[in-house]
Amino acid sequence: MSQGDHSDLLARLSVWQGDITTLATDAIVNAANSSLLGGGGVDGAIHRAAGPQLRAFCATLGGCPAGEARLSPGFGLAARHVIHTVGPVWRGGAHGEATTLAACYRACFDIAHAQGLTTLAFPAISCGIFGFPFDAAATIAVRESMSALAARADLKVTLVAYDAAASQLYEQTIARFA
Ligand code: AR6
Repeated sequence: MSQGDHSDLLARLSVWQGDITTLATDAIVNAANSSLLGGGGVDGAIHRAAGPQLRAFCATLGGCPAGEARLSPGFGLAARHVIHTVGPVWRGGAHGEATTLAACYRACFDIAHAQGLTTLAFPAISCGIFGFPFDAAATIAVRESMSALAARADLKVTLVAYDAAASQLYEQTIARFA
């Protein structure tokens, strides 16, 4: 890949700090659990902001295994769609957690591609209740985003950091890929 191509990818990858439920992207990604029926963390925030229609829709999906993703409308959200993915629970790192987390990002990008969704925002999947170490997860998030951006010239990706420390770590991780 030439230098010019690489800087184009970086121009389409951004870090934004705040509440993902406020973003008016084509889709926001939800860090769900395998029931898809809601929970705490970002999942709870997305369901509250979307309203009860989201849970009713998700109840028709029949759940989702870790490493896969499912699409729903955004209902009351500013985003048009939600891509629900189920990250791995961190169990020390020797149980395929990194592979499963990478599969989550790829599954979300595959759905976005199939549906023609071009602006996507991701929370730090698995980095809260599921306990995945943030620095390792950030490397996976940036690596998978860069390869999706390389595959699609119309794609734009926002990595959403909930606090300043996460934002700084994402920026540092992106700088390592630059
Ligand atoms: N906007 C952006 N990021 C957020 C928000 C928000 N509104 N709220 C939290 N985060 P978590 P997980 C960050 O725990 O680890 C649920 O109960 C948070 O700081 O939401 O994948 C599900 O139902 C962290 O960096 O998701 C599952 O059972 C990141 O989002 C389980 O939690 C992910 O934290 C999934 O756990």
